[in-house]
Amino acid sequence: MKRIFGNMLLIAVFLFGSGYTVNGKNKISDSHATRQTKNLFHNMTKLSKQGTMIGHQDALAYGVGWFEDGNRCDFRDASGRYPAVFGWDLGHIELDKNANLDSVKFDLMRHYVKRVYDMGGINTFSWHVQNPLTGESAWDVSSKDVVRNVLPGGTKHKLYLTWLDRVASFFLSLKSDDGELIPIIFRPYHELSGNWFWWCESQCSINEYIALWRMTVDYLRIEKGLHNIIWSYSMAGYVSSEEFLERYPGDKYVDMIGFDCYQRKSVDAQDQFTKIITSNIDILLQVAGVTGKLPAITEVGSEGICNKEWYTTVMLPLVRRGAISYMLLWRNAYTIPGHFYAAYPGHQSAENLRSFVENQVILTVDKISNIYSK
Ligand code: BMA
Repeated sequence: MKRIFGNMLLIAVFLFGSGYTVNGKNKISDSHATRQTKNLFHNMTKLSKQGTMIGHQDALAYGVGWFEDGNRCDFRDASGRYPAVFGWDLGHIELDKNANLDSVKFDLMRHYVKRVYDMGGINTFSWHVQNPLTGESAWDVSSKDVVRNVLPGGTKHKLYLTWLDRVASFFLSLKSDDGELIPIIFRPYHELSGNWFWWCESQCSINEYIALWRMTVDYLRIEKGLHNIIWSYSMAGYVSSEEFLERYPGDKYVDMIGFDCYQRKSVDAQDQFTKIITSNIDILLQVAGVTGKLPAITEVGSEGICNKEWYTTVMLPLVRRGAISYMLLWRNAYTIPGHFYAAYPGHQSAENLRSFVENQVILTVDKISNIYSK
């Protein structure tokens, strides 16, 4: 009996204490996930074998030269099709503000999320959450004590739970016409392998990061009863699968894995970018093979799109190196000249975006159907 118990303990330590655990492959981590959330995850997994969905951040909220303008959408207006994935950011919801850090009103965001759901698309959320210790932005890396203080026992733990309460209320307010919770992808504490956010690896220990992640999942899942979330863990740069998995919070806490990668604006930027993103993709696919988690390129783009054939010549060959669920182009800012990643009508790359989405393996919302059904 003692020996059996001892062995069980060993197995438990191996499975739960080692960072990542072995779960049913491609099964959603939340066994209480809503029916539609389970369906969504299952369908996304299946779809990834047929093609890669294309996404755009804030696609319905604003674009180059406009803000809150009816049904406008740069991506659709340039390419003729809506993206399949729509990204939103929760930054400043923790402060109880009416609008996020990029001025998207949360009431409108709720409305956009429902519009996306009604057209059969997918919503994904990032969270540029303020630094809870200093009260500065997510980019404030002046202290390495932030994560420690957010964890149980820390000086900012209570405050942080009120921030999570606000995230929970928002997610619980995303409902369909039938009153069902709209399934979403949540991708907090992203680009953790960088050194520019308070949760990055330069700012906290491995255990602190994993504890922050698990605390967030457990709080929303168990305390707040949120079961409409697909959890997405996404890195910045990395050079090996060991590095990718170093801070991985465990199979019971993650459903999707990914990375953010951008092409910079220099002469040899395209070659550099292709080299780096190719390696990122190949390692990501290896990790997906081991963990059974669904891979995605969670943020990507070439700022200002200087190469007018960028979508078909650079991105197209890359996304089909394996079964990648989606790639999300970053936002088309309306107040920062040149800060845009999707073509808009009249831009030199608009025609190319159109050819890109005509490709069979690039999935736009009109090419996916019944994503929330069995
Ligand atoms: C960054 C930039 C910022 C923006 C932030 C959050 O990559 O686009 O302008 O505030 O994302 O959306």
